[in-house]
Amino acid sequence: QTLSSRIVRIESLGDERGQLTVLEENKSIPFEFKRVFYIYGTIAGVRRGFHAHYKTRQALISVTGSCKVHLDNTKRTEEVELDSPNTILILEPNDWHEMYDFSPDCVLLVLASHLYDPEDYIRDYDKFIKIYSKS
Ligand code: T46
Repeated sequence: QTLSSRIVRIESLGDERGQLTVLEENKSIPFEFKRVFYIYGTIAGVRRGFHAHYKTRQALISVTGSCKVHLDNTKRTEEVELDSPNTILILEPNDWHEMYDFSPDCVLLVLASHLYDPEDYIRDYDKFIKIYSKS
């Protein structure tokens, strides 16, 4: 079974002045986003995330630098690298995720479908397996 999260590559609108990349809801981003946050200044060797969600869909873009994401849908795992402002990880709620190998200059931009709600996080791996292993 393949993961529901996936990498999409979008076009850069470059010209002689430089580059521009656009993200639009229900177009390059397949959902409406209510929240934007960014992760930066990550200390070398740090791994973060360690959760899945119930409903929040997210799009992760490393606008500068790079990082990797470990994905787990209870049946298989996958490692993806975000190393370009034109590479987007569409992260579905049912995939457990851990972000790692951040370059010192990494700015990881995240668009989220819902406002922040700590109740939407599944932080216990065994609970994650129980909830999602049947789907
Ligand atoms: C995810 C990955 C990709 C808020 O108060 N509001 C927010 O919108 C967010 C995202 C976080 N916070 C607080 C909660 C914690 O006290 O900021 C602190 C750090 O958040 P957290 O430990 O959840 O960060 P990560 O890197 O583990 O996970 C984040 C997102 O929370 C999560 O949804 O999927 O990035």
